[in-house]
Formats: sequence, C-alpha cells, structure tokens
Amino acid sequence: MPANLPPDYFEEEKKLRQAKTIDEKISIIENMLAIIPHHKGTDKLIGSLRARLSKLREEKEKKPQAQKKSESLYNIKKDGAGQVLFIGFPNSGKSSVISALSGEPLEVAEYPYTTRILQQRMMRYEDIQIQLVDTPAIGDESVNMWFGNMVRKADIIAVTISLSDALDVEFELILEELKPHAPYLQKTAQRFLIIVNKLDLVEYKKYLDEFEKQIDSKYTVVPVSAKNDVNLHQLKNLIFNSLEIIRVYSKVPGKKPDLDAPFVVKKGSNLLDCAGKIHKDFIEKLRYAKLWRKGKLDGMMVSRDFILEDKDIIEFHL
Ligand SMILES: Nc1nc2c(ncn2[C@@H]2O[C@H](COP(=O)(O)OP(=O)(O)OP(=O)(O)O)[C@@H](O)[C@H]2O)c(=O)[nH]1
Ligand SMILES: [Mg+2]
Repeated sequence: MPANLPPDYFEEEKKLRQAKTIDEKISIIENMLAIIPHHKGTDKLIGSLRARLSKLREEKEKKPQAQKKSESLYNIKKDGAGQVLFIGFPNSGKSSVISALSGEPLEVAEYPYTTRILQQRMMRYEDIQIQLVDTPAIGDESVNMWFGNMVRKADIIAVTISLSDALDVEFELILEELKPHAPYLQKTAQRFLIIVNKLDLVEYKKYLDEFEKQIDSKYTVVPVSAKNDVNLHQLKNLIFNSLEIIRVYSKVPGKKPDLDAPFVVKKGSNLLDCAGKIHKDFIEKLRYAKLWRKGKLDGMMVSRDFILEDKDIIEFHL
C-alpha cells in the first residue's frame, strides 16, 4: 500500500468492502480515483483500480443484469396465498378497486393510462394475504411485454370494466386480447371474474342487467363501486373462494394450536399433501394425526388420505 494516501481514500475503501451492488461499487471506485494523488508511488494502485472499474462496467453491461431489470418491470413474482391479475381498459378503475381492497393506495386519476407499470398490493383476507396485481391498461405500449406471461400464471384474472352502455363490447375486446393465450390458460372458467366497477353511475344500471343476462354462465360477474365501497366485501370473499384454497393450522401435542399462521393448501388436499407442504420429512415420518373441526370433530384420529377442510386444526404424530 503506497504511503501518503489521504484519509478520505480509506473511508471509500471501507465503503467498497461493504458495497453490494455493481452501481455502488462503480461510484465508490470513481471517488477513490478522484481522491488519489498522482505520483510514482500510486501508479500501480491507480492501474489496478482502473482495471477493476472497467471490469465492473463490463459486468454491468452483461445480459443477466438487464434481464433482471426487465423481470421486475414485466413480471410480478407470486406471493401470499394466490395471485389476482386485474386487467382492463383505461379508467375502468383497476387501481381504485385494488386500493380499496388492500387498503394500500395506488395512483388513481381521471385521465387514461395512469398506471404505467405492474404493481402489487397485498389484500388481507382474515388471516392470510392475497396478492393483487395492478397493470397498465390494455392499449399501453408495455402490454405485450408482460400480458402473456402474467395471464398464464395468475390464479385469478379479474377483468375490470366500468359500468357503461358498452359492457358487452368491452368484454368482447378483452376476450380477443386473451384469445392467443387461451391454450395456455388453466381451468379458465373458475379463474375469471368480471368486475363491473362504478356501480354508483345509476343511469347505466339497465345495461348491467342486460349484460348479466346474456353473458355465459361460466363467468362470474361482480358489480362494485370502488368509490362508494359497494360490494367490495363480497368481491373479497369471491376472490378467496375462487382461489379454491383452504387454511389448516398445526398443533403440537399438549399445546394450543398456532392460529396465527395457517398453512395454505389446495381444496381437496388430504392429510399427506398437507404434511408434505409443512416439511418434506413429514411425508415419510407421518404416522397419524389428530384433527379438530369446529363443531364436528374433536381430536379424531385421521389417516393419511383424510380430506381436509378450511380451518381444520391438525396435530401431526411422527
Ligand atoms: N364514479 C366512479 N368513479 C370511479 C370509481 N372507481 C374509480 N373511479 C374513477 O375513475 C377514474 C379512473 O380510475 P383508476 O382507478 O385510475 O382506473 P384505472 O383502470 O386504474 O386506470 P388506468 O391506470 O389509467 O388504466 C378515476 O377518476 C377514479 O376516481 C367508482 O367506483 N365510481
Ligand atoms: Mg390504474
């Protein structure tokens, strides 16, 4: 280490050791190079810092970094008990409905294309969290970057339409958008909710009645008003029910069940499916379990293929 380096230099060096991102490192090395006095004794150090800097800049240019960036822009990783993707035309109220359901604000405005990027908000449903994804409206230039990927993986697609005299036309247009992805969608019928927002615009109410009459019964239509908090509670329940999940609580023998942290499993899961979800060792080691079901079962011994229900309490015996 050459002598006569200013104290600032050592400060920067310390920061560099703790730096995590490439950008941080680059800016710290740039600072170091600016601080170092130039003389014969520092030539080597300057050379090695410059080499390190150019390597970092190269690394930054490389693809994986760029891919990561686009991944977060055009993809929302699943979180919570299920993912609900809200899609629709500008101003239908996607952001308003999500804000109202989650209690967490999103940008809302009367002009179209307010939402510019994918964003998530978590909605509490009793003791679990459900992920709601807000999207830029159909027609936004970013749509082809995320649409296919997101509609294929979402657990529920919440098509959001605002109440007007053109409900059927708007819905048809959205179906057109979805058509190319239809072969990749999972069990389509249950995964679709049609949210008709702005129910407070009473002058259009008759068009809602017509729309509900003519629409294929495989779709569930939920009229709401984000503005006046109408039917939002029903929508919440409907989202939970459409996810087709159940919550089970585990309990240690001789202790009270842990009612704060349910395990979430698919409806129709049996004891063994659930055990595997808790710990993969459980699958092999499980001997039997005792089960409590409110008002029905009180610590009954159950076998591995016993079908579970929402809110069952299970005591695993290994
Ligand atoms: N009357 C009425 N207006 C609403 C309701 N919900 C939202 N709005 C209004 O409709 C406009 C658009 O709402 P947003 O939530 O931004 O709609 P969006 O679908 O997210 O719009 P983009 O992000 O532009 O695609 C805003 O002016 C809201 O205040 C509602 O239930 N009733
Ligand atoms: Mg929006």
